[in-house]
Amino acid sequence: MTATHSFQDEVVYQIYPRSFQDSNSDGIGDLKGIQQRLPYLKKLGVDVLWLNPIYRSPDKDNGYDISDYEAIQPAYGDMTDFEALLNAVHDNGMKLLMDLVVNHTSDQHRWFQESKKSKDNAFADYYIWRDPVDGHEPNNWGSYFSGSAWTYVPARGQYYLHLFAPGQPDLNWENPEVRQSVYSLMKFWLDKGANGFRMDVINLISKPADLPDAPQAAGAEYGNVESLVADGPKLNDYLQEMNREVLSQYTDILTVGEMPGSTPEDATHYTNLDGSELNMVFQFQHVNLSPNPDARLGKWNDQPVKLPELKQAFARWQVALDGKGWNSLYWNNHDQPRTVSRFGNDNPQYRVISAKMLGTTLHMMQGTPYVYEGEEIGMTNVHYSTLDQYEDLESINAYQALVNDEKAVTPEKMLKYLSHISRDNARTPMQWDDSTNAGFSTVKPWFALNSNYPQINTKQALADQDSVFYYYQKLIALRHDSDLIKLGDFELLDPDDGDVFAYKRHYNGQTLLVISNFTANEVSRDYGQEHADSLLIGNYPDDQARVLRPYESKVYQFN
Ligand code: TEU
Ligand code: CA
Repeated sequence: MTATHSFQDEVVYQIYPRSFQDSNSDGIGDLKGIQQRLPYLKKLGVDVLWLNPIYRSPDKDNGYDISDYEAIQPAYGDMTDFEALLNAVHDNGMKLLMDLVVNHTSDQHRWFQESKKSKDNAFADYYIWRDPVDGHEPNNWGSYFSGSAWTYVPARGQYYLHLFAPGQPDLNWENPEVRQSVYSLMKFWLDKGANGFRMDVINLISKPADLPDAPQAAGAEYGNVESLVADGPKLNDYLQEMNREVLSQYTDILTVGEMPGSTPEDATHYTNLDGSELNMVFQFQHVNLSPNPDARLGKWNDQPVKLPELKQAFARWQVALDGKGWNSLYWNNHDQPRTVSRFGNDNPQYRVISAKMLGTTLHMMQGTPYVYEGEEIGMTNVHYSTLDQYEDLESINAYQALVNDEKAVTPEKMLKYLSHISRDNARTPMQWDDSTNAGFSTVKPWFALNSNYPQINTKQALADQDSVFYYYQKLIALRHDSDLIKLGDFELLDPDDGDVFAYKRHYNGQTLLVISNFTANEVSRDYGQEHADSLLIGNYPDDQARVLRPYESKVYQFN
């Protein structure tokens, strides 16, 4: 299989616009700020920029509640700024992905403002409305952001569905007018020259017809909806129609489907190499490991992930999609804690070496790697200690529901879980230098900086040849030049080894051997590395063959 699609050569850099670079001293990142930083991104060597939503939004979920899909959020700039940024991205030989959020809109969108007025207006069926059952919500569905997934509107005498916040009503994809409205807004951005979309929870858009009750954990107030709504009955039809009506009419468009709860088998239907649906899947198995034993608490846990489980999570997707579909490869994004704190070791003694180990482990796999802003300099979790430090509704709502309402966990434990796993860890402003506000802004940023920015910032990284930045630069360059890395198959070695993650890639008679020590202990392993033809990259200055020092990672090639 040769690299028949450009996305098989590319590396994506994810920008969380509000936290990337402020250019007009209002404490909020913006489009002009991104444009100012393009030379930095060019130096890193990334090919595609994915911007989290930049559309007009009341910001109840930091832009994932869109009130106008064809207008720029004023805090980020205007359409002129967008067009200038897009041109500058293209002039730098890069591509720009928009974030398509069409499972739901904002409740401030004009469609919803109309829909909620009555049962017979032009937008009445744009959303999912149901009559009360025995005076209550139509079923037991819980929202991803705590509470019920239903909210009652007296003007209609009905409830509307919102898998996320009440300010994020789910669109009714059964309605062909909804689908046509979505295809129209997609064309609006593609006609402007955007190079594709990351599609937010796109595998949740097809709900089961009769909206049955969801599995409900003992003691939980609501059911967990994901197993019912992920990869729903008409998802394939909708994605194939979207492809026919929009995507196939443009050339070299990159599409990535964010698919919580999806399986490798399903993903090969939605992401395939024949271009009939989406190009790649963004799945969650490796970041949803070690859920809390108390099912009511779900992701809220502070237990370290067991390495064999992490290895199996990656291997399952690598093997299942090889030759059939395409993976996104990521450790971090705006919904996940900082990987060096979660899977590596953010102790100053090990932060850099373990960040390089994690980067090596991920970037040598088959798929498109995603680098999340700050990951390339080893930014860490904040280690929050009090509830008032959080700004993300998911974290704040979860504390209220689990500690105060359901009394499922003590405040102390929940604060530890939040500190370990909250999305806020990833949303602190980018750390550019050691000046006031880290060079992100000349005024107090919208959200508190991580206090370690004087030690961890791009200025320091660019001045240090041994920084994570230059190591990521090498990883990205290696991928660009190697079909073995891009297209090789995947063979996990020693699945049960709890300290070392080792795997092989094979392509055209060549073999790549990737070995990563996930611990702070020195161990010894023999995978035949002494017979390799070359050491492609390693995070220690020398190579001691079978010896693996703390967080040591190295990549050998056998020609
Ligand atoms: O997130 C999808 C999703 O499944 C989230 O519930 C995410 O997994 C969770 O917050 C982490 O456990 C997407 C966006 O990436 C996220 O920022 C939005 O809040 C969400 O959809 C709703 O649009
Ligand atoms: Ca600004």
